[in-house]
Amino acid sequence: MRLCRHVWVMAVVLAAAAVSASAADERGAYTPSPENLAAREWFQDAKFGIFLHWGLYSQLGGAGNPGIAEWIMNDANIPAKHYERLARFFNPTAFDADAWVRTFKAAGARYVTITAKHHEGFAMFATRTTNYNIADATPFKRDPLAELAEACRKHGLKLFFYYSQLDWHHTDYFPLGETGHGAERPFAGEWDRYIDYQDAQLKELLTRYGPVAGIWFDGWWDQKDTVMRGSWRLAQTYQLIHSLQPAALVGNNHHVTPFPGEDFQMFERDLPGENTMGFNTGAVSNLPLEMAETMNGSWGFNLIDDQFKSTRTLIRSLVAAAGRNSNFLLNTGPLPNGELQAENVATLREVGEWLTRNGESVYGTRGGPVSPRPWGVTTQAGKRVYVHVFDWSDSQLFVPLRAKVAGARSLRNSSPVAIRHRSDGIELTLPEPLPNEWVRIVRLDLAE
Ligand code: FHN
Repeated sequence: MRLCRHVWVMAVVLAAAAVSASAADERGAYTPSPENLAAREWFQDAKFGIFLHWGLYSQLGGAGNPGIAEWIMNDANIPAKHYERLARFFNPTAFDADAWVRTFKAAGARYVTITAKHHEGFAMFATRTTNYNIADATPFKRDPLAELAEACRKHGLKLFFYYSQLDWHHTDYFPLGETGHGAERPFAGEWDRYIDYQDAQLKELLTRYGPVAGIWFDGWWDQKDTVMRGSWRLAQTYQLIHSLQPAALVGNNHHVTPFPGEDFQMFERDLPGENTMGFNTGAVSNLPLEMAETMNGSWGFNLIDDQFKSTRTLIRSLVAAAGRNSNFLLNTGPLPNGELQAENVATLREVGEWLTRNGESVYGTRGGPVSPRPWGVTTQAGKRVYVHVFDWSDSQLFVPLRAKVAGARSLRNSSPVAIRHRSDGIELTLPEPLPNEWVRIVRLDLAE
């Protein structure tokens, strides 16, 4: 025990030296390329994506614990050598990338973000950097990311790869951060060798799967309050990504204000600027924004978590995000056999139906001229402003919009909406809400 502690202290001291040498990493200058700036515009226009958490953990389905799925290795303290056994029988033969993408497209999604590697450390793609990957270590032997990339190309959706910087399996992820201590890995490892491994995997992802819309990093926070905090070589890794694919957008779910080299900022289960989760403490930046949300309480598949959010709730979150100039990334955790959860497919169908009717108030818009209000939000595309009303029981609604409005119509059926200009804004006479109308939308055409 004493020896362990001594080794730990030595490791920390050595790591601290590394930190001071590399602390500047996260402050490096960055000028996005023209391709990257164009991709940011595309991203903001796209507004809606599907998030997929799929890995070895999917087979355990949270093992009877609601809210646990992709964290099961950590939460159940499963040693890495035992966890590896999950690969031996991971055989998702019902996986059909084309069917997945058709479902996502019908839902109105414009892009997909899938876990290439989650904290468990297992590569869900055919990497040459380790045998601990789906093509080499499982009876499945296929590369689902290659199949998904192909299907996305075919159906016109863009593909992002989620990549966990935190790794509970790799022995060079050392010193450990705040999690993964039950994995029983050797008490030694070379941090820089781990980062080389990570960068080699990223290089594969950016050279063998066609155009990649972006890399969605996660796990930085594992070393947030440790001496390894500044040792991720972020600037170098981001530069690698941008040199391989200049348009690829880099985002990092570190929950702090973005670092140079990042192209968008994400918020986990919170609207930008809110912090109900307790960890969304970073200031909202000027970068494109994205809110990620679960359909129940879990990211990966959970066997007993039936707390599915209603389509109404999810649509309102999507609209509330759009009104805050943010994309909405809606998660589903596929089953271990490769199918999508039926409950989620049903919800996605309804989301798609809503977006088919109301998409013009979301796609291609930016946060509107009136900041979010207790009654709802506004979005804007050119000379059109969309007033999204969630909860308002009076017929008159005052909107503090100081602009000349040429006309107002209900998006539901294009019927005119009465409008009165006041010195401090406009007053709308709202159409009566319809049963099951989740958002009442009024389209305002601004005068030239
Ligand atoms: O720990 C992960 C979690 O499993 C999941 O991937 C979410 C998605 O935003 N992010 C992390 C927590 O910040």
